[in-house]
Amino acid sequence: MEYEVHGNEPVSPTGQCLNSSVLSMSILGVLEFEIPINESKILSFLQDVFLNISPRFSSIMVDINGEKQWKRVEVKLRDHVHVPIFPSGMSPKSYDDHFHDYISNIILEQYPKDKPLWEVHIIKYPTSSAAGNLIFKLHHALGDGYSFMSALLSCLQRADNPLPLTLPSRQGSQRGGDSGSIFRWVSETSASVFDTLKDFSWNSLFQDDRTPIRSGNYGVEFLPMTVSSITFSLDEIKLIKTKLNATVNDVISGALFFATRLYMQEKSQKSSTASCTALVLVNTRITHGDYKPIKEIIKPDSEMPWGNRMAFMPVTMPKLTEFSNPLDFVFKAQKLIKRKRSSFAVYINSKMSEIVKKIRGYEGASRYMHSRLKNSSFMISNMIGPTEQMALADHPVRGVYFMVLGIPQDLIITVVSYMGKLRIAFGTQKGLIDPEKFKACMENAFKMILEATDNIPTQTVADPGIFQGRCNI
Ligand SMILES: *[C@@H]1O[C@H](CO)[C@@H](O)[C@H](O)[C@H]1NC(C)=O
Ligand SMILES: *[C@@H]1O[C@H](CO)[C@@H](O)[C@H](O)[C@H]1NC(C)=O
Ligand SMILES: *[C@@H]1O[C@H](CO)[C@@H](O)[C@H](O)[C@H]1NC(C)=O
Ligand SMILES: CC(=O)N[C@H]1CO[C@H](CO)[C@@H](O)[C@@H]1O
Repeated sequence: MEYEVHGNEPVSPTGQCLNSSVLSMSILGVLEFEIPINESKILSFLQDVFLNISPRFSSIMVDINGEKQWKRVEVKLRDHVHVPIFPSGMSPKSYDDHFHDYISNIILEQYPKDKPLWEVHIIKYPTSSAAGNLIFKLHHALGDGYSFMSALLSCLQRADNPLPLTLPSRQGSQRGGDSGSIFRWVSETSASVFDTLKDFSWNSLFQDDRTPIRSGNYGVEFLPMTVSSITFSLDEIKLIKTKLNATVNDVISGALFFATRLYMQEKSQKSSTASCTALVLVNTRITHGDYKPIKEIIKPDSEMPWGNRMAFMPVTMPKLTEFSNPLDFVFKAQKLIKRKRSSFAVYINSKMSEIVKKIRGYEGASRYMHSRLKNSSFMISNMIGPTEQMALADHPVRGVYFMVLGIPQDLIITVVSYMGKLRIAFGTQKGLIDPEKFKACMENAFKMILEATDNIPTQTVADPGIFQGRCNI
């Protein structure tokens, strides 16, 4: 039975672009529990807490005279919660395989047309990293990562005591508050027209080469994807950052660029000079990276509103041949990001979408966004998470990661910090990218950067063969 509450709410422009006939993006979030799952506790949490976070979780998108609106409907939990049955009595390693196959399957599944756009999957079997896993699949039109993370922080408790979680913020951290700037790519001040124009010209004229990480085919978002992840210690990253006088973000980006180039070179020597662009998803809210309590976010006049406030920032990935020292990747990332920071490219790109939308409607804006994503090689999306251990309905959370779905790219990278660790997840096209090899390249890239940091300040010019054959698993 459908019913109206206070009349319908219009779907935001970005929300409309994120769900059209050309683009339908979702976010997949995984919470790894320390203890076995008590299903009834999770169900009570979903009913009493989750559904109350935002009216969007109990609304469907309807088309009224060509404008999309959110219409309230009654939610039956059992339509949204899935509890798969795997064979019993298997080893955690076998359950890992079941779990990964299950994720690959739900990624490709469509939402039922007449139900709110979210699903929860309760995986009760112990995998090698958790006693149980909880998977959220949320349509991107409902909100962005910032909205969902704020919701998570506001409605979960600390695992060690009943206090609410501390909201991570730039101000909260020591040393001038750099940790928040992991995700602070853009500043609102000082624009450089030159940079902006430069970004634009290549952005609209060129597309990346076909490489071992980019097939360039149409419809890759409908092909099976594998989700895998690795964990790094935030302390080690901070060690590098301090020695290099860079930000955590510079170190992560540098390592990711380096790893991606190593992987490409291992797969095909000639791809080492290929042009490669990463699109970095950025939060366009006024205060980047800081979280506000959910009560403030859902207020109608909120400065940090619920919904989709994001844009893609293009970053050209450096080539292996440009450098002889792994640290140069970090320095280059730092330079690129600094340049971007002083330009309004991101701001203008989001405006650009608005303009396109006016000319060709939401479908046109969606097509533009789809084309931009498809022309580049991969996407990086990062989130800052809590430093304290959180618990959901008395289930302490050991680890957390997420993935962005529905992107027309063969490689999607996400980064989230939690409890002094950094979790990097890779969404890789099955059959095109070897996730184990990619992870090995990431580990090696990071190790080489860490080792090179030890040699500071005596930097030596390394042998040009240094980057060869470093991703053996
Ligand atoms: C699950 O939690 C409920 C309380 O919500 C409790 O009554 C029940 O005993 C728990 N089940 C197990 C197996 O621990
Ligand atoms: C993507 O690349 C194609 C081919 O080079 C180009 O025609 C198109 O305009 C590009 N799209 C965007 C949004 O840059
Ligand atoms: C570190 O970087 C900051 C900002 O780029 C700069 O102002 C400062 O002088 C640098 N410190 C050193 C020791 O290089
Ligand atoms: C989940 C989803 O894709 N929902 C809708 C998005 O928009 C298209 C076209 O406008 C609809 O057909 C879908 O039902």
